[in-house]
Amino acid sequence: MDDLARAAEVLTSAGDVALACHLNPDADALGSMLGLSAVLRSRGVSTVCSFPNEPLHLPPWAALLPGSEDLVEVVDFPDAPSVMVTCDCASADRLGSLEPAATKAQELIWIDHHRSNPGSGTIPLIDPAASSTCEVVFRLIGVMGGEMPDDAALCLYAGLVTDTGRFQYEATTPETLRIAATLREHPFDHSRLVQALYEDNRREYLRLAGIALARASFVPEANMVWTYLTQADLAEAGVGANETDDLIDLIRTARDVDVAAVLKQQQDGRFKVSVRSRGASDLAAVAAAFGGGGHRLAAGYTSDHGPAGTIARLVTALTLPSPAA
Ligand SMILES: [Mn+2]
Repeated sequence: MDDLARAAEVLTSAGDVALACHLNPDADALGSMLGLSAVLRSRGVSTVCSFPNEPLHLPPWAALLPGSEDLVEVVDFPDAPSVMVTCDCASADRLGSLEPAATKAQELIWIDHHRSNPGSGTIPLIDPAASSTCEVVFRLIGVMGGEMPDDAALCLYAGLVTDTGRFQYEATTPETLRIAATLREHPFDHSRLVQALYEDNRREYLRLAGIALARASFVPEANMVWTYLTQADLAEAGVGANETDDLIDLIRTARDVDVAAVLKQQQDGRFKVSVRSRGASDLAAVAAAFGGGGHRLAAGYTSDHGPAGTIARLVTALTLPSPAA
């Protein structure tokens, strides 16, 4: 029996399932977790869903995902679940304070699509070719059989839309589009959802994005554009770090540049580095070399160096001669 069939069997025979997704969840993490939870609940399985931000903090769009109102704090998550599912976690540390529960779970179904994922859980469902964790969850639900509740369809669609950059990125296959079409057969307000996901910026954020854009620097030898924001920038603008997640999508629009990088200072002073490539660089490898992870064209890591030192190291990594073909 393959892992998909084993996971389906475990989930269909479970009475209780505990689901978790990664710290600072995006729409793929929350959507895959809440989508699977909605399916399980529709079959009489009791579920509990959480993520390791303490206290839970949800971006405004998350309110549109059914089930988000039932998310529980980490303290209310079972210590040693009989069946636990993790969603969109590239590694165990992405579970933060929920990692001990995963360690103690009897069955641990690990659903993810990050190439850097070492393969975790008693049942790993990890497909680096999948556009999103939601796409893997959709397949799992298909193997489980039965009806897809409308609530689940909305949640999965949210993850599909965002992790494909609105069906733009390389991993968007004909199969991804067929899944999206199947989900859209369900009666949910997709334009309201997508506006909440993409057209909901506060003016404070737009002003801060202006500062970041004005600071953008080009590094021709690395075919790169980059910018940064410090804690002082965020504080002065009155903007939370999580609110700046889409900044990279603005920077990466620079013409004739392969790599875009955005450096954001964390509260501990270190810089979180988000990198994107148009196709010429393998950023999963670059990020892994700096202790991070991600996909070939979209990855991230944390740097102990300031902006200049971080960029110098990144330029070196990007311009290293690749191994002889
Ligand atoms: Mn994802």
